Amino acid sequence: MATEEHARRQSNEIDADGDGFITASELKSHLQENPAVSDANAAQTFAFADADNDQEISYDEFRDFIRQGFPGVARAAGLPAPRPPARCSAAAPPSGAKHG
Ligand SMILES: [Ca+2]
Ligand SMILES: [Ca+2]
Repeated sequence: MATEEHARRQSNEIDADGDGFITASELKSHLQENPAVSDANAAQTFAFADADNDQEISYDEFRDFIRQGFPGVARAAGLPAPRPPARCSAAAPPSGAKHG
């Protein structure tokens, strides 16, 4: 899935030491490549993504974070929003539409 791959790539990019987890400082240094991002923005984004509050963002947490379409704080922070693949002609919403 495109989102899956996007999440993995982003996660690898932010995870500077490659241990599979994104720490607050890794996220912060990534976010603060954008000078508009304050410490508070970065901390908020981290807190939002770190669902279980263990002070690390696992790949699963990060993927869920991306799936939620990036809350405004992340967008303001300059994180690239997930995009549907260009080939996909039908612009389907990321969630909700389910064929049963
Ligand atoms: Ca790491
Ligand atoms: Ca966590």
